[in-house]
Amino acid sequence: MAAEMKEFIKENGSLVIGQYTIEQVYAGMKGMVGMVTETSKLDPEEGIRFRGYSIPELRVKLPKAPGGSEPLPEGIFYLMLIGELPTEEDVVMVSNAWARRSNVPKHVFDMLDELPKNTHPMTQFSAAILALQTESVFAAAYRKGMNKKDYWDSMYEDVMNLIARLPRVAAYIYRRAYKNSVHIEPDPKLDWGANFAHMLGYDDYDMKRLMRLYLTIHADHEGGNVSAHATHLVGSALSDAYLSFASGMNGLAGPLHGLANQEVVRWIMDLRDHYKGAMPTKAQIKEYVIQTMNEGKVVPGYGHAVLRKTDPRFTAQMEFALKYMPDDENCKIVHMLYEVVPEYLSTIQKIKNPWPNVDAHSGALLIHYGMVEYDFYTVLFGVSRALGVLASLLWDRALGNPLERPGSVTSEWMKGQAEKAHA
Ligand code: CMX
Repeated sequence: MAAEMKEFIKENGSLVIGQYTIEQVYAGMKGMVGMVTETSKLDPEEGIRFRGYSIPELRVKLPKAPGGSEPLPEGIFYLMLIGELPTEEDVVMVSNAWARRSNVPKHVFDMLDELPKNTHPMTQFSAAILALQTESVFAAAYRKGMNKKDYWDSMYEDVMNLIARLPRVAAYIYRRAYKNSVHIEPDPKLDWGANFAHMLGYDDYDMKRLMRLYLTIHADHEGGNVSAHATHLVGSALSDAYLSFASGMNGLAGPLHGLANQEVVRWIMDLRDHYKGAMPTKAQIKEYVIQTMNEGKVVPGYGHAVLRKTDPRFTAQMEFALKYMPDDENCKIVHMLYEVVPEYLSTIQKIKNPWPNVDAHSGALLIHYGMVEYDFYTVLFGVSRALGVLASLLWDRALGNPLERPGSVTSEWMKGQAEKAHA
């Protein structure tokens, strides 16, 4: 594929594919095509497609655990990396490989134990990923001296090892912060998602089923979102998978990105407190949304930089809730919000997308199965996001992608451009 791409660029490299405006440069480069990401593509109206497959299609087509109803996350990783739907045997192979590679060195746990217990779980997660960097096969091979053609090989080792280790690290952070440091050993017979639920302390079937869905739908959202872009950008300096992925996680930890999943639950709890714990009416919800906006805050879980319709990841979770927990109060509030918030936000002209995103629903599902510690939720998102951004990083190395280095200008320069255009 590297040779094919080189040939394609040689033949078509000078074709112009777009133009952009001064406003786009100031507004976070939204809508500007600036990179190639093979694993998934986001359509503003339809939502995400992983190698061409939508979420509803993948919930049917990807292999499931025996007797299970939700896809195994191993399958979406295989699809994103290889570009083809996996067979049952393929996902078992990935599952076994991750189980074999999942050992976490002791110094990572020792380092975590030294941090204050109230350190935010995402800060602990990022620090643990950096502590794991001692294990980088790529960094060791580069130091010894490695031919460019071999980058892909050692990056493959790092990507597989890192994904294999993340559930253990994340579960350690959770049990240390919220379960008196009573840790649970992995069960190598379980698939990756079920083993994660097991190490977190949730052995019932329902939570394992949710975890498989959760880890599948959060895996990737094309290349321009903050976590994917940060991982790709840092990786372009030939930083190894550990260094690159930690950067992505620092971006995911921002409230406008992955941290929104904890903010949604915090906001719903505040809303419930505001109305003294009673189920709020639609009119009360609207009043609370207006109050949030008047305080100069965002309504978490709503809006998106690219999407212009309801996020299909929200819809998948809503379907899950209606099937498995139709009477859950928090889910009912999430569904009432869906009836109220878009109608109100669409009256505010500057808001480009009034519809819910993935984070609007995930917390309510987790609370239903007993995971109430919402500060931890973004770590779950991060474990899943590893699948997409690390599959992409592997492709970056396989294709020999270069250092990323966009130009930047001063406002003085911009003003000069405008003067020239108006002259
Ligand atoms: N509540 C209130 N105001 C909102 C809003 C919301 N949910 N969504 C957008 N706006 C505001 C923006 O803050 C911006 O206001 P200013 O011009 O005063 O700065 C204006 O509307 C225009 O924003 P936009 O072009 O519609 O949206 P952006 O592409 O700039 O931002 C996003 C997208 C997601 C950051 C924004 O919609 C938001 O802050 N949403 C709430 C946080 C959230 O749910 N984030 C999670 C996204 C999914 C994920 O990455 O996990």
